[in-house]
This record gives sequence, C-alpha cells and structure tokens, in this order.
Amino acid sequence: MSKLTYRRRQSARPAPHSGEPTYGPLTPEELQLAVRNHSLPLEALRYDVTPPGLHYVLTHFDIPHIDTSAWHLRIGGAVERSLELGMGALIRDPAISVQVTLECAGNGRSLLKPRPLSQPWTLEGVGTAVWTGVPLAYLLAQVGVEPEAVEVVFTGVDEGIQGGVRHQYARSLPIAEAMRGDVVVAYKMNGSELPPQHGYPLRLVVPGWYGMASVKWLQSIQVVTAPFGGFQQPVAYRYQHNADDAGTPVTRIRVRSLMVPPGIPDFYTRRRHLARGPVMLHGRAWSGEGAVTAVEVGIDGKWAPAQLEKPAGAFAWLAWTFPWVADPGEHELVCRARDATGAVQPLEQHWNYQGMGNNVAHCIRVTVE
Ligand SMILES: Nc1nc2c(c(=O)[nH]1)N[C@H]1C(S)=C(S)[C@@H](COP(=O)(O)O)O[C@H]1N2
Ligand SMILES: [Mo]
Repeated sequence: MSKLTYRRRQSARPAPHSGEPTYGPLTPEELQLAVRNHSLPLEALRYDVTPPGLHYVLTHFDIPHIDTSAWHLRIGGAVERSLELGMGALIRDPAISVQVTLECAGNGRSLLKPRPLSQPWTLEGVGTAVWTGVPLAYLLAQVGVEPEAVEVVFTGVDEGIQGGVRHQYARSLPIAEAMRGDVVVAYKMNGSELPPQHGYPLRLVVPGWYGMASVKWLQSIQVVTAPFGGFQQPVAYRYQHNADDAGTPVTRIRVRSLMVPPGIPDFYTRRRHLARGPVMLHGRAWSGEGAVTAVEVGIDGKWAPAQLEKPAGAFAWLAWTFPWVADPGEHELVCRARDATGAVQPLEQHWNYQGMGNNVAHCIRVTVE
C-alpha cells in the first residue's frame, strides 16, 4: 500500500475492516476469524481467574514465533536516555501482579443489525487473568520522559494488512494513563510465562481499557510529542455513526455482566434445560469506568438485586449470585449491572459503525421441566 493511498484512506475514513455492515448469514471470512479467535465458554465465568486456555483470544494478524535470545524491548523517543532490555534484565526489575478483566471492544458485534464485518463475537470476548511484570511507570522513570511528551506508543512484532494498510500492530496511551501505577509490562499470566497467543514473551496490560490497548508481543515503547497516527488509532477503534464520521476513540470498558447458563444445554441450539425447584444463579460483572455498584436479575421481566462479592482488584470482575425457584415452563433470565458513574447496561444493543463497546444486558432462555 503506497503512502498516497494510505493518506487518501485516512481522510475518507474507510471501513477499517471489510466493507459495509451487512445482514444475513455469517460470511466464510467471519467464520475463519471466529475459529482463530475464541471466546470464553460462559461456564468458565465460575473461575475467579480464568485458566489460560479458556481466556478469550483476539489476534489481528498471525501469532509471531519469537526467539527470546534474539529479542529485545526498545524504549526510546522523547526520553533522556534510550534503553534496550532483554528478558534477563526485565525479570530483575521490580515486579507487580495485577488481576485484570480484559474484554474485546468488539464484544457483541455479531448481534448487531446490520452487522459490521469483522471478528463476529457474541457476548463472550472476555476473561480475567493475573498479569505479572514490570510497572510501565518504572520503565518510563528509568528512561526519563521529556516534558513535551504527549503519548507513549507500543508496537508489537506482528505485522499484517488491515483496511488496505500494511502495519505492525501498534497503539498509544496518553502520558497520564501510561504513568498510572497499575499499567504493567507483563511476562507472566497466572504465574506462568505468557502463552504464545497471549503475547509471549512480553505484553502490555492496561487495566480498565478495552483489550486493544494491551499490546501483545511488545517490541518497542516510544515516547512521542504528537498524537500517534497509526492505523489502529485514528481509523480503527472509533465510535462512528458511519464510514465518513471521524468518531470518538474507544477507551475504557463499559459496565457489563454475564451469567453462567443454568442447567444443561442442547448441543446445537445451546438452549438451556433444567429441573424445577430452587437454583442458584451465578455470574460476573465488571466496568473499566468505576466500581460495579449493583447487578439486577430480571426473571420474565421482574427485576430484583443480586448479591455481590468483592472483586480481587479495581479492574477485575466480581462474582454475583441470585437465588431463583424455577417453576415449569419457558423463562427469560436477564442480568444487567450498574457502575459508580451511574451507567447501566442497556436492554438493547447500541449500534455503531464498527460495532464497538456494546454492553447489552445478557439474556438466557430456559425450559424448566
Ligand atoms: N500485538 C498485538 N496486540 C494485540 C492485538 C493484536 O492483534 N496484536 N489484539 C488486541 C486486541 S483487539 C485485544 S481484544 C487483546 C486480546 O488479548 P488476549 O488475546 O490476550 O485476550 O489484545 C490486543 N493486543
Ligand atoms: Mo479486541
């Protein structure tokens, strides 16, 4: 892709993925993405910390194969002294562990009508892990950020073409977010080295932000004095009304809750079947904007508050429970959460051009025998 085409595409604000939103059956391209990028099976909401194979995965291009003996993290740009660090040096730096719920900004996309063509998530593009590594703020203090710095750009090893533009996956954070004490340059997930699909050997984790900010396979950290203009920022990950709308950037995770489906599933339809009588409903709730303050469960349209447990961290999901006495028939179970900003999950999906930040209430239909 020539520079000229890139500029024209940027100004025309193209669909970052693959054309106009559409109705109708999933395309072969969506299926191909769906089998590469898997979601959290809802029954795994039971775990406070998601076992790595059950945590959702989203990778735009290919999972790189990285030889750590040759790999270095470069830190530079508008800094007093640039640094190059191998894994050996990084693991000798002070470390922190943070328990964080990550969610893909495109979660819920395939439920939209019309549907933006991209990774076709239903509602399960989420997971919680304990990430261990060096605080980003510590590394930035080591290199000395120049006063005119405005953002920090994180670049992954992985390269591909999106929206006709060839690039390495890269995202930036405003300086103030990059300086937070809980943003981590992580080399461990749940106490073990990062699995290849989650960023081995090193990734960024930005608690509270949708997943796109947490750059995997980290290769460089560059402090910049003007806003980053790479593809994944001014073009992708925007709340847009249409292709020509510049939109606003996608940042923090909107409040959401999910429920462990009760009973047993039908193999093909996943419809739930359960026996009559008392049943404890379980689920999780999280928000990147502020603490979750309430979860309500609606049984056939009648709402009541769920019992909340304490989350393991400011940006980790909490567990909720709700006792229900199931009587024979067809029922609709819905959960919705509220956070400290007063935001509540909507009962209908918000539509936007890229299918970003949808946080519709979770609805499960059950048959009680
Ligand atoms: N280098 C790189 N980092 C990346 C991505 C990517 O494609 N390449 N995908 C991003 C997106 S969109 C999400 S939602 C999260 C997913 O993280 P996970 O696969 O560890 O769950 O990684 C982010 N970091
Ligand atoms: Mo994502």
